[in-house]
Amino acid sequence: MKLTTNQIFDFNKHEDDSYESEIDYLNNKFSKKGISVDEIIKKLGSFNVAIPSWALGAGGTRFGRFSYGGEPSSLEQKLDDIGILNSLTKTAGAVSLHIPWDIPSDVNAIKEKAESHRILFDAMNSNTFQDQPHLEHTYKFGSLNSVHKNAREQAVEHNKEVIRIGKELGSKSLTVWLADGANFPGQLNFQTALQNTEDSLKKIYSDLPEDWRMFIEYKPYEPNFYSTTIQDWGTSFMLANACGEKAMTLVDLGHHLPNTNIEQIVATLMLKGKLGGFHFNDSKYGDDDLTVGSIKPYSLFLIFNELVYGMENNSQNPDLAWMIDASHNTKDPLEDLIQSLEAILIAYAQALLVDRKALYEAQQESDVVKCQELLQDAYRTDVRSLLKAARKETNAAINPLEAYRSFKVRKQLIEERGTSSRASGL
Ligand code: PSV
Ligand code: MN
Ligand code: MN
Repeated sequence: MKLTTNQIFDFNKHEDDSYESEIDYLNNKFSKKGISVDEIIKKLGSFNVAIPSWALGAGGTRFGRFSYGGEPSSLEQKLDDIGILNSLTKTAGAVSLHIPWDIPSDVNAIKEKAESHRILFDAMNSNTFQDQPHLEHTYKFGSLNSVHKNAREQAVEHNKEVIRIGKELGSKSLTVWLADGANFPGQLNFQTALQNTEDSLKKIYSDLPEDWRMFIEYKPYEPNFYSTTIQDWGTSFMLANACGEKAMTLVDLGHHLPNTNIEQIVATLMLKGKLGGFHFNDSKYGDDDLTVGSIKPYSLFLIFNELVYGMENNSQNPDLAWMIDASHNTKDPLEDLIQSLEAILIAYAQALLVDRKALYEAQQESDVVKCQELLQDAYRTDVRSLLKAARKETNAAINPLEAYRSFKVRKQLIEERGTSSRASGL
């Protein structure tokens, strides 16, 4: 199924437009501080976040999985789902594929399908954390870090293959996330594992086209519970530096130990021009992959505050590859993604409302109270009217979740695809 511009237009006609008076209020308040609400609306309208191909079906845990019905069972159908999201929000104009789950059987047909939905191919993800039936060597004890040369070479080759597929599709980046590590002390020689990882990454990097980037994702634990070879941003940063200019660190919000100051990591990496990609989600405990902004919205705002500062001041840092990396066991995945997109835009808009001039001055005077007040004044502003205005301007649905429900999208998908369809993935 596909939503048309006319359908969205008709839906918007019946929407309450009282949000316009809220915008007048914000205009009044913020123009005095030299902050243009119109500029913010434009920025929101052009913000795009990639949707990972594995977030469109119901996620599961090792204890069970509950389908929502109508799940996509092919890459084409995944693109159709992102097309729906993009028509509703105009913020989801890219997909991030995972190989081998998403190997296209017909590259041209896939490209046409993506084009018909105006979807671009964002970062390609490799997978050396699962064994595949046709593979000769197991990844049970590691891939790029493995003590077995054959496993390392196989993993390097796989990443090169992912680059080849990505080139055909028009992607411009590769994300490497490794599960490599150890479950018990003594299992791995840390130094050898790190050196093997660096050497393997360099081999992959040597195949990277000139206009590509390689993102190195870190994570402290899981699936290995004693050590992970690329455990933190420092290790990723070091490996990216060892590879070269096109290699960068990727921050996934769920990949930190409790209470880590993620906004400071963002600032540090942007200062050094090494923040390449960003995976959004939220968590209460670990890599929970919950809906963005559902648990710690103030943290998300503080992170966006640094991202906005970096985007405005760090020309040494390239444009970021944004992606949602969440998964859902009990929600309709499309509704969940709409909620995540909303939370991302809210945090972005609030960060754009920070009075940076006043903050700078308060920082020079070490006026701690004022600094906090300035941040919280932006955070406590209800910016949902700005999102609505941005959506109206881009012909998205003013209220995407309501539109999704009123168009009965899930019901139609179930009618088309049945109740037990399922795609390859996590
Ligand atoms: C595993 O933690 C993970 O969520 C990583 O964040 C990757 O980005 C993703 O899976 C897909 O490989
Ligand atoms: Mn991730
Ligand atoms: Mn993760």
